[in-house]
Amino acid sequence: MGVHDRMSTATRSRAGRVAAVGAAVLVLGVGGWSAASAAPAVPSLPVPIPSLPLPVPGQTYVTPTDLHGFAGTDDRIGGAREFTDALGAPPLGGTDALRLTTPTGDDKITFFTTEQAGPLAKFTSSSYYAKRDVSSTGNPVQFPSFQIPVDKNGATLETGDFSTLTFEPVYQTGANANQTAGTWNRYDTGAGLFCSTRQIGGFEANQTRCDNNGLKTLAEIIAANPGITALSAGINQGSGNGGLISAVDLLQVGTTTYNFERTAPVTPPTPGEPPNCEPPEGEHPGEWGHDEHPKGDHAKGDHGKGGPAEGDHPEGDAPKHDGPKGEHPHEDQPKGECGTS
Ligand SMILES: [Ca+2]
Ligand SMILES: [Ca+2]
Repeated sequence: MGVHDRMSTATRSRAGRVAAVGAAVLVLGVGGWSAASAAPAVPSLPVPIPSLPLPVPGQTYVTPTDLHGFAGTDDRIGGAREFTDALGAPPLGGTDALRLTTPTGDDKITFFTTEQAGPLAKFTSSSYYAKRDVSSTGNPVQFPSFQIPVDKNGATLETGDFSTLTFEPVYQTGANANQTAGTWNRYDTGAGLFCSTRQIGGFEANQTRCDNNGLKTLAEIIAANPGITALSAGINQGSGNGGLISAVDLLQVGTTTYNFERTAPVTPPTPGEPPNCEPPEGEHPGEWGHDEHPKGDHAKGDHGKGGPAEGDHPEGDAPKHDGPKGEHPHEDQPKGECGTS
């Protein structure tokens, strides 16, 4: 091989490398680097932040520490209630729901809120989702029910005024009658049929159960009971629902939708803007104010000498802390959540 030949070989080799790089660039331009391509030295990119659930606009999150008036008002024996992801959640329902279990027919579990007390008319827009666990052993038609305790004529609750209006899927028509186990079923209670546990306007004396044709729309009940007022609203399972495991979520009344979650998602701060952790000048919200600090939160001597005695701060008087301005050693103020409420 002569000199010319060697140079030609080297030139061809360089040409081949250039072609290979060109092909690799082409691959990158079309669909990213192939495994066979040499990884280029690229500037480090921001590490993707793990996706966290974001708050759904308009939803009210009900958690074990923020119950929005919900409570078990008539729980009996072995009935149990738990915020859990065991049965998932309906569309836009986050990751969790409220699971209800009634192992025996005597068990009962409830979850009612007083936040929606008021004219029954608001319930003409209401709904909830329910899911029956496929491991349930009870009667297949049984589902958790939506209930509205009422005062039939409003104002003072007098003897004979009280009743409970109940929506049960098994007594409905159309989509409201869906009792498929293992799936989330949405029940449009506002358009559904309710029975009354007591004789109120429009219900005959023998129509105080759901299984004897005592079923009426909310509009019919409102028309027959001027002034009828909801005292609370919520979910009931049992008694008579032995072997039923279910979950409920997205209980909606009027403009409020309650999303049952173990923890409420948090809106991240806007990029480039530090979280607003400092209250406005001269204003200390009650939850940060001195009077709300649990006893023992401040060691004696933390406050300036000659300052007012404990609990004597006049309204609006900022408590004096030793730490830098804006740092309130309050254990309940979660980091990174300032300015999101
Ligand atoms: Ca949920
Ligand atoms: Ca009354």
